[in-house]
Amino acid sequence: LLAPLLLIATPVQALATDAPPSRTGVAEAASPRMVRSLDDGWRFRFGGDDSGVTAPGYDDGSWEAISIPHSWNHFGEYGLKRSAGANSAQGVGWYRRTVDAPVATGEQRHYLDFAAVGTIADLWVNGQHVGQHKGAFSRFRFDVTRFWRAGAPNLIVVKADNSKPAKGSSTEYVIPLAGDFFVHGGIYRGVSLITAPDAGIDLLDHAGPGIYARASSITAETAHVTVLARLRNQGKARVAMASAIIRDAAGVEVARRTMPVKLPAGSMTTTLDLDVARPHLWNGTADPYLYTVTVELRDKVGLFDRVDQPLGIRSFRFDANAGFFLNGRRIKLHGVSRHQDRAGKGWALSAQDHADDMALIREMGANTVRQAHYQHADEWTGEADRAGMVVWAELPYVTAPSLDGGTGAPALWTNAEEQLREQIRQNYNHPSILLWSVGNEVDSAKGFGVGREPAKPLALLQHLQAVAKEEDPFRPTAFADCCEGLSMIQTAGEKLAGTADLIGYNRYFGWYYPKPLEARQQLGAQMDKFHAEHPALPISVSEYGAGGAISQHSDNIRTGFINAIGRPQTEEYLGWVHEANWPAIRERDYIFASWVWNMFDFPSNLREEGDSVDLNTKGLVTFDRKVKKDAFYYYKAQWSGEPVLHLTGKRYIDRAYPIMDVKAYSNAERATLTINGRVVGDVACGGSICNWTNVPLAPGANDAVVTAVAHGQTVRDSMVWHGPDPALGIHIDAGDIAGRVLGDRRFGSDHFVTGGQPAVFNLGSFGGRSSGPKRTVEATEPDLYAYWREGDAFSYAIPVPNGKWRVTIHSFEPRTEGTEGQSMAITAQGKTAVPAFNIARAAAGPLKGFAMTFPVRVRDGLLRLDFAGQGGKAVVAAIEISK
Ligand code: GCB
Repeated sequence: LLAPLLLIATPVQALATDAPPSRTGVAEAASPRMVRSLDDGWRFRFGGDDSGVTAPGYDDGSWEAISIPHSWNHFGEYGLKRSAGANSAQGVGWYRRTVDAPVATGEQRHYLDFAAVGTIADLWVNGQHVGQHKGAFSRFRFDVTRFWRAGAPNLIVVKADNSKPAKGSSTEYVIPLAGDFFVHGGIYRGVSLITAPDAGIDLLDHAGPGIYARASSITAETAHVTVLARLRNQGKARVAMASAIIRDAAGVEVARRTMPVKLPAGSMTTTLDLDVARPHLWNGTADPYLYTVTVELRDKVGLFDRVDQPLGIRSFRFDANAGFFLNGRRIKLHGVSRHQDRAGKGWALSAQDHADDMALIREMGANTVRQAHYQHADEWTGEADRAGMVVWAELPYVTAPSLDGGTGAPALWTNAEEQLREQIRQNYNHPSILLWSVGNEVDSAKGFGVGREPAKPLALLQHLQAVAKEEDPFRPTAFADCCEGLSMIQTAGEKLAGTADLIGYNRYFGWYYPKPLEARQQLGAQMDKFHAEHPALPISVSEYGAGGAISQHSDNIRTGFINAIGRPQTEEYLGWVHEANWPAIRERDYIFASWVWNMFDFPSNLREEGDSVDLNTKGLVTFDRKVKKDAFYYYKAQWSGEPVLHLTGKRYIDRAYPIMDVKAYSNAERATLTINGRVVGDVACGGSICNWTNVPLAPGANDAVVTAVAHGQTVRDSMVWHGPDPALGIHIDAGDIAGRVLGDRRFGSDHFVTGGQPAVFNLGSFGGRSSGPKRTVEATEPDLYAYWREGDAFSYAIPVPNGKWRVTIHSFEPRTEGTEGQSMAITAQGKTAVPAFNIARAAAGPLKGFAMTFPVRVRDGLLRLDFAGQGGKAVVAAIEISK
């Protein structure tokens, strides 16, 4: 049996990438399986005429030469517009390659193994259709033996189809139907050819490893491990000895159990029980200790099959009041969600990309990761095993179907069920996974929905709950809720809480909901309410966060309009949202876990916001992984235990105002700031935040240095801010939370103001739908009027050097009717500067920008401007002050 297999001289790798090399010192037979990577040597074409492409004689010489992992989609890069080289095309991509097969002898079978293809994959071998797989995230294998030609070239053709799900499209019944992320097309994870004996551990068990191990009855003395092996024999009946072997992290065998098994033709299962003495526990980030479990099959001739898998010995539970326990010890789980894409690569990631992502998550001190919103690569979950992260794994049942009566058609249920079975079997042995999420935000009325009927997500959710229990009764299930108790979001109207064993609430206090500045109280109050209403249900915060583009900045996050789906998504506001939300989570013991949305910026073609079109900027780290946003350090200071001292505002260097609030994130008790060598102050750092308010900046370079002692170590951070020269003018973008640069004028975000409200017309667009009227103001610089401040009365007190200044006020009438009889008056330094006037009349009509200018003398370093509306509102779009 073994001899013919040795003829395959091509690169060979162990099937289970997680298995450490054996160091028993005993000569150990190599796995009789041959695994040959087929990642190189493909030809690819997107779209085009598909006639004849599966036939052996077809000439693909003009197709692009590519290697796997590959996706034709890439977009969302900073500054890259949809039209400028980005590719979010959805449709059919063709792949072709030839494999020279060795001359075969003996009874062996050939499998093609695909780690993932987006979204639907069809496979042809030597011109014959082998099969189809539906679902962009799970591994699949086909037994191609009957199509294979030993000792000859074999043609492999793959059709990958990531068409947009819609009524009548190929993906109509393949989850996810929609979501705030893009399903990339192509063979974006590895491909291999596996040659295995005709009897052995089942390769066709939903593409799972075929062996499934679980530790139970764990004490300090012993742990019981049960290994289920699924076997398949496609040859003659035979008898074999099956062994389960457990090796420790050093490769030393610590337990073995051997049993005879009968292998009649067909499939069967066998269970092997063994005990590990004095088990070394997999103990999260503190000590992520891994064993390896191996199943070997031998007959008279020798070893004929073997599979290695990771094994973590741990116990855990979730408690509705006390939270999460790992190995009997309570741990507050705090972490991040992660999508599987990266600038320039889309979903075609390397093992190194996965390792780099995990290194960033570890650096921040997270101890849990949510795999949003689908099955992630095996390499990634292996990283989580080794890092000790607790993983929330998730099925891409992301948005409720609003077709087929709202409950979803039978074909959709079949697909969701199969994707769930694949996910659980393929990942069963990863110790890091502690729960299976069976849905995300399926309780929204239509989600980003396909179809128009009201969604009825409950029945499918219940079905998936039952399937998850059937596959794995030992791990709890969960789902992420969008909408319970939120009156501003239309819900599907079915009560979903309690369908799964645990619940996560995706909650965007400070971002999508009204009264953003009350985020901390609102999140706390809502979670307390849910806890009281569902006293037996363990509760978590499965998402929270805000947009934060690194190109957009606030001088004061409290004064400008927060536009959750539009342009201003400032890095400073993102930091503040986390400062507001995290304490509400931290101080509640019953919240078993929380996941920041999101660790990394990620592309979504539903969006037009942030630094680039097509990017969701809620990441703590940018899409290219090059910039850790300030908020990253807030969590690092809270979670990591490393000494942290980080000056925020690293990317807002050219400041708009000659005065600023300086903030550092630190786990030191106090920190000292100096600017240009002068001590500004030594402050206490409460809640990891150190603040110095109203720090004057000199025109030009301001060398800021902050020092502290954290965890017994002296830490330091520094940077240079450029202060403006007030003599060249001060410019305020009233109502806007972000500043903007127009020509050589830098407008700061709205600041130095009390009273009134920020306002905007165009909220931006999401999923092709824009919210708010699409109105623009007629003016030479219309951008200046995109945001404004309005109110019965509001005042500015602007720090300005003493002297004579000219003040220009930009205003316009935002209301198109009923503004007759309304007026606005402006006072400067307590004296009338502009007597009451009708704005619309002064501007020669509504929605027309106009400016008025008046002189002022400043004697005490402050310019005071008061705006009063009479019979209507005062409106200010921008203020400019110049010598
Ligand atoms: C959510 C979704 C997630 C979105 C996120 C957002 O609740 O689960 O897929 O990306 O909100 O950024 O709005």
